[in-house]
Amino acid sequence: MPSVLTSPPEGAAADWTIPQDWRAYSPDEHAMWDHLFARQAAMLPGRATSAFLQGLDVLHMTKSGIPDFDELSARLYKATGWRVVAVPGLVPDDVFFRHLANRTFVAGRFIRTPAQIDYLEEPDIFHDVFGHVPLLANQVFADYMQAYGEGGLRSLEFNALHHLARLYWYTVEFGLIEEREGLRIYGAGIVSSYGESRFSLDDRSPNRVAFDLQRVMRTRYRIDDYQQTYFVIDSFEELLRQTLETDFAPLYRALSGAVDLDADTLVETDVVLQRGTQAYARRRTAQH
Ligand code: HBI
Ligand code: FE
Repeated sequence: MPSVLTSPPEGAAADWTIPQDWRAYSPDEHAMWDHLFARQAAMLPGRATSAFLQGLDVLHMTKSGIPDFDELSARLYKATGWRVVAVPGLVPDDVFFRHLANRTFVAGRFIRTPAQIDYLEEPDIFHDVFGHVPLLANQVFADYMQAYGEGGLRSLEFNALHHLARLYWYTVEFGLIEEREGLRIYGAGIVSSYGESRFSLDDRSPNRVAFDLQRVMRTRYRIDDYQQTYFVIDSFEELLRQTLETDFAPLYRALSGAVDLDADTLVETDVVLQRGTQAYARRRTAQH
């Protein structure tokens, strides 16, 4: 398991940020970025939300090599007032939330090795920057991320982080969106994954269920494999509106009395867009 330190490591600032040191990337590291980028870029038109593809464009992320955070931040700041900064790895929850609340996205500076190409435990620069940053160029999504950071800080006072973390997981990391042209991906964990960007949309195994805030916060998730249920939003506007207008305190009280749902469970009140076969998950369990 990746370990989380409790105070900033040597060389990091009090807010846990470190210099990206862009000049230190090797040609092999830039080539790894280009390889991952090309593989995803070829697949995402018609799969990723148009807002994601527009973000790649607006931020000039289509140019080759690992992005320089200063240059990326200058473009992003102009679009939505967000910046990207480097951190040594996972940071404590309160540090993470404070950065989001201040419209700063923290990103790992390291890139995966060839052996880790399709699976790694700690988010690397490809997941963090390719996966998360394009949507931060979208005004509404950018506001949602800030609202999430502010909500995250409040959740700590209610001891409800594990509930709110599920909202992040099932939206920011693994969310799907219903657009006029069809179902699309917006979650960073999906858009940065070669396998899951097909699986989440095409496979008959997972459930696809209309997003419901309280329902999502009751639902456990898998960190070690493809999701068993994806939640589908109608629009970023609606997601932002619900997050801003909901009083989370009574919700947390209700949740602390309710039982959690397993990642594959469907309940009567669900608006089920697709009932999954769970064949993939069963096959994987059999292999363990
Ligand atoms: N740290 N670097 C980093 N990246 C994250 O995504 C992250 C983190 N620390 C905590 C954290 N995420 C969680 O609080 C969220 O997943 C809710
Ligand atoms: Fe992520």
